[in-house]
Amino acid sequence: MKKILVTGALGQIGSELTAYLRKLYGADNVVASDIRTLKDSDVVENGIYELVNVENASEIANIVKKYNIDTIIHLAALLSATGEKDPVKAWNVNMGGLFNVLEVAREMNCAVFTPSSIAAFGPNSRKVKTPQDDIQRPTTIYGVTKVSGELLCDYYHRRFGVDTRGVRFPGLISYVTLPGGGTTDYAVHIYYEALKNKRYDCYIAEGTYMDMMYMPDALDAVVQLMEADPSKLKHRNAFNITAMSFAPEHIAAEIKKHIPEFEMNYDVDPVRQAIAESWPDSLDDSAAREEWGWNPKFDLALMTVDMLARLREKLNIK
Ligand code: NAD
Ligand code: AKB
Repeated sequence: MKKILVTGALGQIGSELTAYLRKLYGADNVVASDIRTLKDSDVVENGIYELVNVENASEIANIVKKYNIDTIIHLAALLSATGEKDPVKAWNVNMGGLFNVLEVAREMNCAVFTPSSIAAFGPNSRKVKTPQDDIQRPTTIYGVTKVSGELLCDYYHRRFGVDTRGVRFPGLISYVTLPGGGTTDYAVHIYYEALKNKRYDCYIAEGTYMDMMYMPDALDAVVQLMEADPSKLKHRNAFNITAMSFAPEHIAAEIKKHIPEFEMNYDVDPVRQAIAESWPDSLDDSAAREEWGWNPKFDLALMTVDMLARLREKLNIK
């Protein structure tokens, strides 16, 4: 990666990935973009920033040409819960946007990173340690766009030689930018509420396992995969990766070790609960470990210590 364009750069991942890439590759070599702008945002203020709607191919092409981009990190998308509220928009942004990015990449010789998700699996997939290659029949529009996106990226690689790579991210947990409307968001909100109010009403039911990951590991995954030797990659779109698998009661118990007064109750949302139940309990990420050395650093205990410390500072809570 030499000249990188990030789409959807103001989102949960983009806001941290942009800063990380600027540090690694130089601020002049990373162009952040989103459909909107944001006052006082580090992404907008501390480097190159452009407005790009990924539904418009010529907007992407103009920026790729203007900055001589060789790699597109394509993050613009609607997540699972937001997607269920507006499936047409989810299809148009997630699939229309990806198709435009791939076409520009084909014409202008760019590599492309596109995140898929645990949402690319469904109720027919194996539930525990879901293998890299398994049945994928998701039941959400988000999941449908993720499987279709994986197939489209593989097609562009096979048919046109575009260097497409991706991972199936689990729920990502971070303290910089709030998540954008997913099913796993509870695992971020719980830390904020534990610090602010010492209680949390969880919309996911007890005993519902999902894969999760702390953001620093997710950022490393993007860079490691994009810098990996292509001759070692048997898979491309997209690699299972995970760092931990837990249910709400486990994260609550971990927080209680640091905030003994913390109490969690359940107020289950049937829509997000049904989505969570359709996803794997845990992924088998051995292909990523073997093919490009995936090895996450944070487990639930380490992540909780860091999240609470960082959020105390951010929220100015003693
Ligand atoms: P997010 O919702 O936080 O951010 C998405 C960004 O895309 C937003 O800033 C939004 O303004 C922008 N956007 C929306 N429509 C756009 C358009 N038409 N043109 C340009 N920008 C547009 O999402 P995120 O959590 O940062 O996710 C990024 C990617 O990672 C997505 O593909 C998502 O499916 C995937 N992913 C995320 C997670 C997670 O837990 N965050 C897990 C698995 C996969
Ligand atoms: C969501 O919950 O929609 C995302 C994801 C796992 O893809 N966090």
